[in-house]
Amino acid sequence: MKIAASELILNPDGSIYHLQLKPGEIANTIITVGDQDRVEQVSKHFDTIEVKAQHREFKTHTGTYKGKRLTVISTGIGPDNIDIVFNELDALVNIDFDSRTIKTDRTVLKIIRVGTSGGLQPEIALNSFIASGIGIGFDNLLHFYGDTDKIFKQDFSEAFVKHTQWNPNNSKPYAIAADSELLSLFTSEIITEGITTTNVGFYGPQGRILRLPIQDSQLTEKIASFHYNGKNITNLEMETAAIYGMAKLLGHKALSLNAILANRALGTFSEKPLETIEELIVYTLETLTK
Ligand code: R1P
Repeated sequence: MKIAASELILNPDGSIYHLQLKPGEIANTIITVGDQDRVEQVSKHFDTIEVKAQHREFKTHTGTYKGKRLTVISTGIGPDNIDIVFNELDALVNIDFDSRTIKTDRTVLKIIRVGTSGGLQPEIALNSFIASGIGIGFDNLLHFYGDTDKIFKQDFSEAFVKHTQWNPNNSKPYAIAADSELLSLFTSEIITEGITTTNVGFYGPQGRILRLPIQDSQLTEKIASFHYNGKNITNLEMETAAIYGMAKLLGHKALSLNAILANRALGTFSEKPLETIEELIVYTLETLTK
């Protein structure tokens, strides 16, 4: 069936609406970053850069690292941007733009988030790295899609809702696992496996109080004290669960890597955020090419 011009929006040059990329301009292995300035921090390591594109917060470089074709793209902040980036990346490989039909041969993308995050327990060191084994979304993006029962870890969500006495007026938390192959490829002495919440804002939704009172001042402590199968929730950020959900629904493989820049229990923040992210970038590039 032909996808209408209002649904798959293409620019006059044939590129997709927000990302402004054409088919063939992305690699099958993609690094996502939140900050558009982090795109150069990744691509400065590339041997060559064949594609550079930017529209709004979505900046893309495609090139090679040690001969392997890679794309790095910025998503900006939050799950709503993940909806755009993942649907458009998928369309670039799995929809024929000329006929506006879904291709019969599907391409599976490998997608690695290299992002920043806050640790929850005092023992989670600043400048350490966590690979999210599970992402828990407090946003409602995934609830708008079908077939989510197949990917949600319902037992986890139920236990989490009970433990936190989750306010039923808030979106129901959903839990989704990382791609297991990527998780085992990336976990090592320097990257430990953790569980990550994807909060729907940076201040109130992550329990930060500047001038506004918040709905539940105990929520961050309740998240930190939750255990599931002997594992606790280690860190907070703003994209992981949405990435895992969109990737699984679209048939791609995803893993979220977190550089811990803040410790919420201790009230501390990294004194070398750029160096820490740089270390995670180099580790990611090396792991993808080893
Ligand atoms: C908030 O400052 C942003 O930082 C974290 C959060 O997920 C959110 O996007 O990740 P990035 O550094 O990758 O953007």
